[in-house]
This record gives sequence, structure tokens and C-alpha cells, in this order.
Amino acid sequence: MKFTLQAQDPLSKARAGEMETAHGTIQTPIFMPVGTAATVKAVHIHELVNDIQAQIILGNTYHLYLRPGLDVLQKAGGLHKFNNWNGPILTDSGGYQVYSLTEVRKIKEEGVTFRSHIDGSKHLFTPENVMDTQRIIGADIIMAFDECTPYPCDYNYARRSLDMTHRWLKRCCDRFDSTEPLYGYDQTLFPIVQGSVYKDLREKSAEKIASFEREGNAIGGLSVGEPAHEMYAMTEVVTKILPEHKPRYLMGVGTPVNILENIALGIDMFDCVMPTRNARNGMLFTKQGIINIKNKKWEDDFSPIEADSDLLVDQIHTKAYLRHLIRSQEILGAQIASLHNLHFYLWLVKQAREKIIEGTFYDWKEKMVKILDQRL
Ligand code: PRF
Repeated sequence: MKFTLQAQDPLSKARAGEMETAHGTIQTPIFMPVGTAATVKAVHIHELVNDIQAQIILGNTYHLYLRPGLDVLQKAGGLHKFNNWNGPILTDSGGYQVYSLTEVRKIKEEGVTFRSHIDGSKHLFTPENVMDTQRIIGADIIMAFDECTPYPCDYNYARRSLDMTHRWLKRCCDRFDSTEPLYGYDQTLFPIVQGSVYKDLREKSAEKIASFEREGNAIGGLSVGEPAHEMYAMTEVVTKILPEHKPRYLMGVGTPVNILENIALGIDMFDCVMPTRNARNGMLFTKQGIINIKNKKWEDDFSPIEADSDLLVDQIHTKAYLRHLIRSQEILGAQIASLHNLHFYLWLVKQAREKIIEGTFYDWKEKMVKILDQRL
């Protein structure tokens, strides 16, 4: 993987860059649609490619390992062949899903034992087997196995957890570096900074993570319920330490405002279920602000979903129609709203990139934050 910095905003730490992966080039800052179970929920690959020009999607080790399982994925020739997405894929390691989705789990030095949320069966994830699994999935960017601490988190727990995440990282790197890609496409491993909301732990973790000298770095453990100002404070502490010339990925973030503020702090990559999950409940992100399409206000509004959008479904369908579909729990409602929201998120990061290149990012960001904080 190669990362080139192309521009830096004069009034913030925002940057524009380009990442070359084995399955194609990504222009940063970028948002990665979440495709948990080998699909971006309710969105067809054809739409990702043609309607919204997604540049990279995310997959989840935890879900893919449980279903369809490694046997099927390996027989398919990897996830790219299985779902026919030919662009870059990043997989999360399961180091978050096992904590957020499973109830019975035990975290030990060896790894994490948990019960499947699907059938209750018992499994063990270790730094080593999670590397092997991501090799089999065939992701271009694979994530280290970490512990994402909850919020709030006791200082001593956060410190001990962090030390274990660092020991796990060494084991991840050893396994990754002694194995090869299975399908002829290069893969790269990103380590993850943790440390809850404690400045000294974040600094210690960022220094440790940087010392591994991988091709990119991630920040985890944020957007887990802490106030936004604490998230921004931690991003700022960490981006000061992580190397300039490597991509920085802030995991699981966030709202449009969170994304803009973190771009301003020097983050290059984001992912979040918000645009797709909230779409299914009727929350729409627009250039004018955030809408709940289920509101009575839209009952007889026959204007397009978004008049100045270049997305087909925004043009040909009305707010009243989408309101009806979502309220009736029609599958098509989820499809239209998900595509609309992903289109908005990708528009937002593309705009950010253009403004950074023009040197006008900061003022534009301030203006957009005011608009996107509003609920219409
Ligand atoms: N670790 C991993 N994946 C994640 C997170 C993390 O801390 C987060 C936190 N927002 C989202 N996804 N491995």
C-alpha cells in the first residue's frame, strides 16, 4: 500500500491524500460504507459502484467467520469474489463486535471466548486466528485484534487493557508477517490506538502503535458514549503523535459533524453504521440538515427527496412517498433511504477533500457544522 499526501488545509490539520491498495486507489478523506455480512445492508453492489461511487467498503470478521464461515469464503476465493465487490475492502478484527454483540464473553491473555449471537455456540478469537481469518476473507486492509474499552472506564482497567492490546498487537504482527495473502493480492495490517479518555494513556498508546511502523494507523475506543468534546480531545492528542505521512483511521465515527471535526484534526478514514442503520428508521441526512422522514410534516410534501442531488432516487421519488414506504416498513424504503444517506456521506467527504485542496476547508467546515447540527 502506498499513501501520498496531496494537500494540507492552512487553518486546520485537515489533509487530502491518496491510498493505493491492491484493489484500487482511494482518495482521502474517505467514508467507508459498512458491509457487515458481505453486503452493505439494503444496497446493491451495482448501486455502490454506479450511483454513489463508493471507493472502499468495510466487512466484519466476527460476522463473516460465524456466517457464511471460513470454509465457504475460502472456496469462493475470498470476499471480493463472493460478493462481487472488486474495490478495496477493510475488515474489522472482531475486537469490537465481540464486546458489543455478545453477552457471555471472557477476555484472557490468550484471547476472547464468546458465544455466537446467532446460535449460542462457543468460540475463541486470538490475535493469531483473527489474522488468519482476515487472510482468508482477503481484505486489503486488515485490523489488529484489540480490546475496545467501554465508556465510562476506570483508569486502572483502561491501563491494563491497553497493555494487553499492545501485547496482542505484537502477536498480530508476528502472525501477519509470517503468513502470505491467499489470493495474490497484497494485504496490509493497521494497529489500533486505545486508552479510553485518558490523555496519558492515549499518548503512551499512540507512541507504541507508531513504533510498529505499519503502513497505516487506527484510533479505536472512541464514539462509545463519551461527550463529543472528549472524543475530539483524544483525537487531537493521538494525531499529534501518529506519523504525518501515513493514513489515520478513526473507527466507528460518526455523525456528519463528528466526521467534519475529526477531518479538521487530521483523520483520513471513517466508517459508521449510522447512515444505513438510521436510514432504516427514517433518519435522512441532507445538505439542509437532518430530517425524520416519518414526521407528519412530510405527509403531503411531493417535492423530491433532495432537489439539488445528482442521485437518481433523490430526484424521482418524493418525500411523501419515502415517508409512506418507511412507515409501512416496506423493503424499498430501507433501500432508498440507505442509498440516499450513503450518497450524502460520500458527498460530504468528497466536498471536504475539494475544499482542503482549494485551501478553504476551515470556513466551509464551520458553515456545514452549523447546518448539520440542525434537525428539520
Ligand atoms: N476497535 C475495533 N473496531 C472498532 C472500534 C474499536 O475500538 C470502534 C470504536 N468506536 C469501532 N469499531 N477493532
